Amino acid sequence: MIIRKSPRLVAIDGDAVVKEALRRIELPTRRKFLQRSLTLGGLSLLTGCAIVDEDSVENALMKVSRFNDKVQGWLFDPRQLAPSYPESMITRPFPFNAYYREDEIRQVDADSYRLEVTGMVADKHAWTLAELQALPQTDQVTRHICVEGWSAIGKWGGVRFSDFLARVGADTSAKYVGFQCSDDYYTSIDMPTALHPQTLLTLTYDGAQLPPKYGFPMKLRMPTKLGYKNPKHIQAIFVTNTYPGGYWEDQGYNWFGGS
Ligand SMILES: Nc1nc2c(c(=O)[nH]1)N[C@H]1C(S)=C(S)[C@@H](COP(=O)(O)O)O[C@H]1N2
Ligand SMILES: [Mo]
Repeated sequence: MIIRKSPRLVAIDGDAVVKEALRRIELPTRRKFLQRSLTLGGLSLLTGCAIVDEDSVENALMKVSRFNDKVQGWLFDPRQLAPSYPESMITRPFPFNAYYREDEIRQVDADSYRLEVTGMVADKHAWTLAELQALPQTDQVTRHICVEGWSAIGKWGGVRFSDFLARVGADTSAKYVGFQCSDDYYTSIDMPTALHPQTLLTLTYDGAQLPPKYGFPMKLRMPTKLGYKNPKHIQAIFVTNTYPGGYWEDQGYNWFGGS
């Protein structure tokens, strides 16, 4: 279940609150289930809290969404691979998307760039681009799915993230890996997804250095997760047991964000 909150939402009242709550629930099959249970009373029962105003609707939906994170975590199969595609199926041009427009893309300087790695890791040294490029690389052609209603097939290359985590001596019993980006974007993922064989710390797109619009110098690419979970322009990576949230997640997008 994906619960979305429009960032442009303005104040709403009365019955509109329930309507709005329903509108924020995307997947049709889940919607059916929720239409049966999602009355104010139903939500109260589901979450064990009194629902009296639009803030508590929001809180209740968040609780349902966090519960859904747990279920997605239980259902996630670390060996199940997302589909990959022949290069002939790559979408050209591949779409750009960010919380800002294409003319505001962040320019990151390659020479002064350092990837910070902190939290529950043994080796906290900051990585240059050359050091990252010197690690064993792999590539894959997979489908990127954005909740805004588009999907596209692309080819990304880079370092298997599980190799990188092993290399920095990450404590893989930690719950989360968080990402801070060079724009104001941030997100975080569950450890099983971080260790999934198709989760790549990518440095290239379609065989060439990752261009700024696709997240230079680096995008974490996970074909098992929706677009907003795939951070571009990664500046810092941290391993933690403290829930880090995310840019869209903190505004109501489902945190697990499986695709
Ligand atoms: N740093 C950063 N990463 C980001 C975003 C962003 O705004 N900033 N947007 C996310 C969303 S919603 C999508 S769909 C994809 C878009 O990636 P693309 O431009 O390569 O298609 O990047 C994700 N990662
Ligand atoms: Mo997206």
